[in-house]
Amino acid sequence: MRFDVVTLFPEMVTAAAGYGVTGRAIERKIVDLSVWNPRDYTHDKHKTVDDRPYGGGPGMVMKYQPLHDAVNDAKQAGDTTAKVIYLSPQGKTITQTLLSEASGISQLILVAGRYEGIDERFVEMDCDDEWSVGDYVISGGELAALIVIDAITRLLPGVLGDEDSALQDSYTDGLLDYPHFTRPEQLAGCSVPDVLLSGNHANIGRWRMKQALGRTWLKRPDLLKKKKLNAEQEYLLQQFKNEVE
Ligand code: 9D3
Repeated sequence: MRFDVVTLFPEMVTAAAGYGVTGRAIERKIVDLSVWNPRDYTHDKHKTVDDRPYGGGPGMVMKYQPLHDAVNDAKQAGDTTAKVIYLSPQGKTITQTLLSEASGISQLILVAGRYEGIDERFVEMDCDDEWSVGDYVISGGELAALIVIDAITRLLPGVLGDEDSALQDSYTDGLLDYPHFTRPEQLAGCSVPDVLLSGNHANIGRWRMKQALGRTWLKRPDLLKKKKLNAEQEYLLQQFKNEVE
């Protein structure tokens, strides 16, 4: 899969994506990441990428032409049909489902805005969709683009090892994680649950499922309402609730 990020801060994107899971996916050529700076598509002496808003008001607006020309070059660097996504507070909030659908596309062009926003005609004419990372304010689209790249990369075949991929099975998705423990066995009088030291992997599996269900019930009841539980999960959740009483 190919990601192209149109950004005034290309090093911010390539640097952050160079770490960890995304960095390895790029090294292994499962992911191809290119960055395109609208400033490189200006033609005036001052390399102007922004201008004052029509109608007045505070802040500056990114100009249409440098963005359009940068996206065009990104499209030409790909070999099939690309989707152009504008990251903005006005977009649809990204979800695992949206990202999972997007992981089947061969090229995503992510446009990161700065200043107050970009010329609306770019959104209308050049973009296929508009995505937000949530209802809070960040200073530009780069961190949002990095979130999209990271979350999609994890879904691509061969990126995660077998152990991590197994965690994406249908029984645990839509639930919070179970609690994790490592050495030492005692920490300030606080011990590790006995079952995890028992070596009984059937019991450990049931305990973890019960904890995942119980924590989701306690902390994210909205998630639990959307989830279809099987008979064993209903039983484990009831056990958890009884123990909380
Ligand atoms: C406080 C400034 N706002 C004036 C009413 C408008 C505004 C302009 C530009 C708010 C944020 C930004 C920059 N944000 C993004 O580019 C952005 C974003 C976000 O702020 N929240 C959630 N998702 C995203 S994706 C891109």
